[in-house]
Amino acid sequence: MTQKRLPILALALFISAASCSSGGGSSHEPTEEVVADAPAEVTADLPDDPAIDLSADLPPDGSAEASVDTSADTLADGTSEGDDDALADVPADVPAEVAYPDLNGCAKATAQDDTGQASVTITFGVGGYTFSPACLVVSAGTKLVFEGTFSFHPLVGGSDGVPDAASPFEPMTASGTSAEFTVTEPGAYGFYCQIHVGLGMMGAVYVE
Ligand SMILES: [Cu+2]
Repeated sequence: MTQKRLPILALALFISAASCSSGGGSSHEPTEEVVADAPAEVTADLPDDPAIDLSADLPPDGSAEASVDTSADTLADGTSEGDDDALADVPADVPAEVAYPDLNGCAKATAQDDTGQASVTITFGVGGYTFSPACLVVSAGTKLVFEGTFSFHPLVGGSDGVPDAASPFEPMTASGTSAEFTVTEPGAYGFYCQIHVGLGMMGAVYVE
């Protein structure tokens, strides 16, 4: 009961103080009337109003402790687990987090090794519906030059006939006879001919 009355007293004091300060500039009579009326109404309404009790209890008990606990737990769990995994994986796998999946009939292990070259040319549509080489490994920053007739063999970045908007070979090249791409981000990047992908006209470049 004393805990509930304290905020009420504080409220009453606050209201009376506010009315005193606001009405203090004028005469004495209005100030005394306001002070006499306000406490009576406030004390009559407050005990029956549950909103007052809730708002008084929540800030110290609920919101403050809850916010501190959850943020502390999340940070502790997330950072520790993430660091453990990263530390465990990096020494084991030299290429770190880069994935080199099989793509478009290519595998990195059997792809042509063109690492260390400043520029590599991929010829397409000569003697069949093929890229040559179709599967290759290059170093990051190597310039890839596609040479052929793009209007006959539109070049698309993606795998298995599905374009990948994030591919360095996108958007599609459908005109001209030469196009250059420089991939600086290690990874696996598939490409294919939009028209003849069903005939196996596709390939992949693995960038180290
Ligand atoms: Cu084609």
